[in-house]
Parts: sequence; structure tokens; C-alpha cells
Amino acid sequence: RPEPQPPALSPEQLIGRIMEAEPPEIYLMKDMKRPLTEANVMMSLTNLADKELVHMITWAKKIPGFVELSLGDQVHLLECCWLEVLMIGLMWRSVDHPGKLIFSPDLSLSREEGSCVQGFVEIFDMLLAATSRVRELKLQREEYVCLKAMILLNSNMCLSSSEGSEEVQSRSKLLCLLDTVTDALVWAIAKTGLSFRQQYTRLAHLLMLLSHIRHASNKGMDHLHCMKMKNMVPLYDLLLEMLDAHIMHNSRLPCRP
Ligand code: AOE
Repeated sequence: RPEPQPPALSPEQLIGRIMEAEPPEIYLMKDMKRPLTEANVMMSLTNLADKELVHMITWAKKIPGFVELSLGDQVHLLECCWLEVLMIGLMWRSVDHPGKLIFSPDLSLSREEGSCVQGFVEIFDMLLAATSRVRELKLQREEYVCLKAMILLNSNMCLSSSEGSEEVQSRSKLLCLLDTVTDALVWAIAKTGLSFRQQYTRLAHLLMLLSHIRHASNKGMDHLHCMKMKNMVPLYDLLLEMLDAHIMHNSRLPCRP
């Protein structure tokens, strides 16, 4: 039994809705006198991510069509992509500050400052390199919000295990949603007044960024797993459970000594 479909949004309307869903800037507002030790930096980053994740759930629910997916799909998508979504946000905030990562307006770290956390420099360099690419491409805000929505909707492609009619419907809704966001991205690229050839090479360049973000996220997830082992990340009980869920879904490499 087909459900009534909401009226289709134009690419422009969809981008408007996704722009309105953008999460706010998060300030840590802690005293900045603390020395940049491994424990202090990880504490601040965890604190930040904790606040951002709450806003991320609100953001996802405001993406047109997301709440029409099955609850299982909603949870799985967020579970798979949360670090990628945090990372593309970090890259966007850092784009005008070469050599620095702007975690929040009151917590920016240079590569050297990041090196106080063991294993951080490798991920830092990946994030800095991807941010440079975003800078070279002169990513526009419309394109950025589309890419972020695509990360969410594309994060969970292979997990169609159950055969229930609700799940099958949810899966086809998801593919349809992804096409809608793709149309919006194509529209945003076309708006920049490039030649047709330049438009599709730009589309390719933007989508190729996503594979770098996925790679950095996988490395970051391994790093976080290692930090957790060392009891460096003061994870809140709920978040700890959620992180464990993530590690179980993906067979992770063991931590390097
Ligand atoms: C990147 C962007 C950003 O805005 C904040 C942070 C903070 C920490 C950083 C990370 C980042 C970049 C990569 C780093 C990482 C620390 C080590 C790693 C530098 O190399 C991330 C801090 C993460 C704290 C752990 C929170 C666990 C959350 C589990 C979430 C989950 O599984 N689910 C299901 C929740 C989904 C809700 C949307």
C-alpha cells in the first residue's frame, strides 16, 4: 500500500531546506589557559563532538525525507557516517585558515599543537590535505550542504538484510532521496556559470572528495578505538556504547602498538 508522497521539492527549495537545517557553531567556552596535553585536548575534542552529535541528529531529521525512512535505516545511516559528517564540517570551518584545523571558534589547532596526541598527526595531515583540496575547489555553501547530506544518505549502501515490506520501501525511498540531493548538487554546480565540460569535471571532483573523507573517517575511527583502549577518551556511557556498536559493524584492524 503506497503512502501519500509529499509534493516534490525543486533543487532550489531542497537546498533551501538543507541550508536551514545547518547546525549552529559550537563554543567550548572553557578557560583557554589549560596546557595542550594529550588528555586536555582529547577531553575538549570529545566534549565538542558530544555537543555536535546532538545537533547532528536534529540536522538529519530536518533533511526532507529522512524521517520517512524506517527507524532502523535512520539509526544505521547516522551510526555509519557521524565521523565523516563531523570531518566535512571541520574542513568547511577550516577552509580559510591554511595549516590549521578550526574545531570550534575557541579551539583551533595547528599540526604541531595536534602532535601532542599520539597518532593524531597522521589524521591531522589527511584532514589538512582534504581541506586544501576544498580550498582549491572553492567549494560553495550550496555544494557543501549537498555533499554533507549525500554523506549521510550514501553511508549505508550494502546493509539491506531484512526483506520486510517496510525495509524494502525504506530502501527505495533512500535511493530516491539520494537522487534528489544529486539533482540539487548538479543544479548548484550549474548555477556557477561553468561550461558543460567544467560542470561535470567539477561534479567528479566534488564526489571524489567524499572518498578521501571516508578514508580519513576510517582512520580516525581506528585512532579513536586506540584512544579508548588507552582510556584517554572520557567517553560518556551512551557514546561509548554507540562507538562500540560502530566497531562491531565493521571488522576493525587491531591497534598498532
Ligand atoms: C572532527 C570534527 C569535529 O567537529 C570534532 C572532532 C572531535 C574528535 C576528533 C575528530 C573531530 C577528528 C579526528 C580525530 C578525533 C579525535 C581523534 C581522531 C582527531 O583522530 C572526535 C571525538 C569523538 C568522540 C567520540 C564520540 C563517540 C560517538 C559515537 C557516536 C555513535 O556511534 N553514534 C551511533 C552516534 C550517532 C549520532 C549522530
